[in-house]
Amino acid sequence: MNISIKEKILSQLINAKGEPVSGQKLADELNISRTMIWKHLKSIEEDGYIIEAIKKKGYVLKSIPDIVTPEQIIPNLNTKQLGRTIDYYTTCDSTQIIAADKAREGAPHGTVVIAEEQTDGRGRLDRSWNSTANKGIWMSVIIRPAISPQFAAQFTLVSAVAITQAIQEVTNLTPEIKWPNDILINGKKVTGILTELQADMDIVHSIIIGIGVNVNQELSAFEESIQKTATSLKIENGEEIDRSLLAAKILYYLEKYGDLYVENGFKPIKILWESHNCTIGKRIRATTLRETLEGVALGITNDGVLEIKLDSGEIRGVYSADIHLLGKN
Ligand code: BT5
Repeated sequence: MNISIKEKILSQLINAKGEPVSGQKLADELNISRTMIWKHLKSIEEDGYIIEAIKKKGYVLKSIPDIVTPEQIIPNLNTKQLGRTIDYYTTCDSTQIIAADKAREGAPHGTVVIAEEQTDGRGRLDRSWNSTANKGIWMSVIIRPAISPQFAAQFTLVSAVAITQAIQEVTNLTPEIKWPNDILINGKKVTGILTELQADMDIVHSIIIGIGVNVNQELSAFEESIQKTATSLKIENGEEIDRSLLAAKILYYLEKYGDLYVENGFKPIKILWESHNCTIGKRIRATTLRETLEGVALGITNDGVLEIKLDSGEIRGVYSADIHLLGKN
C-alpha cells in the first residue's frame, strides 16, 4: 500500500475528529520538517479542506469538501487490495472506458477509477447512464480473480450484495436487488452495475465492475425520461450522504464478498443475495436479446441464472435480461 505523506497527514486530521493534531508530532512521526508539514497542509487546503491552526495545540480539521478523491476515500478504507490505487477524475467520458484501457495495460487487482462526473456514462447494451457532477459514485473497479470466464457474470450478483450491504450500513435504508444488476429503494433504481470482462477462452484477465450509485441528487437532476423510475439516497432518506465514506464501504464489502466467492463458490453469496432480492416470487416480464418471457421468477440457480416458470408450466433459465416486475405471484 502506497500512501503519500499528504494522505497520511490528512488521515491523522480526519481521525482526530475535531481535536487538534500537533504539527511537531506530525513532523516527528513522518520524519519531515515543520516547513514541509506546513506545505502539505496548504496543499490539503487547496483541495477544499478547511484547517484551523490553534496556537500551541496544532491543526484542527474544520470542514471536509464533498469530493471523492483518494485522499478522502483512503482514510475510510478498510481493505487489503481494493481501492489501494485510485485514479481520480473531476470529469471523464466513462470510468468504464478508462478502466478497460488500464486493465489492458496491466493495472493491478483492485485498481479503482472514479470520477465526479461522466459525460458519457454507460449502461448495458450501450445505453446511457445519467452521471450528474458531484452527486453520485461513478466508479469502475478492476479485479483479477482466479476464475474461469463462464463465472464472471456472477460478479454482478456479488457486487449487488456488496453495494446493498454498504448502503444499508451508511444510511439505514433498505435497498433491494432486482436481478441481475439493479438496486432499488421503494421500487426505484438507485444503483446500476455493469460488469465487463477481458478474457481468453479459459482464463479471466480482468473483470471491470462499473458501479453507479445515485447519492445526493434531487429528482430534477435526472433526465426527464427516468424521473419516474430513478431515485437517490438523499431523496429516500432526506439527508446528504458522505460519498467517499460510501465508496470506501462498497469497496470493503466488494473485497469481502469477492474473496468469499472465489474461496467458497456462489453458495454463500446466493444466500445473501436471496435475503436482499425483490425479484423472486414475483410475476415478471423478462426481455432478453432474443425474446420476451412472462411468468413467475422461481429463484436463481447455483450459477446465478434466473429461473422463470412460464404460464405453460415450462421452466426457463435466463442468463441476462431486463426485468419488469409485474407484481406478486
Ligand atoms: C446499468 O445499465 O444499470 C449499469 C449502469 C452502470 C453505470 C456505471 S457508472 C460507473 C461506470 N462507468 C460507466 O460508464 N458505467 C458504469 P442498465 O441496466 O442497462 O440500465 C440503464 C438504464 O437505466 C437506462 O437506459 C435508463 O433507463 C436508466 N438510467 C440511466 N441513468 C440512470 C441513473 N442515474 N439512475 C437510475 N436509472 C438510470
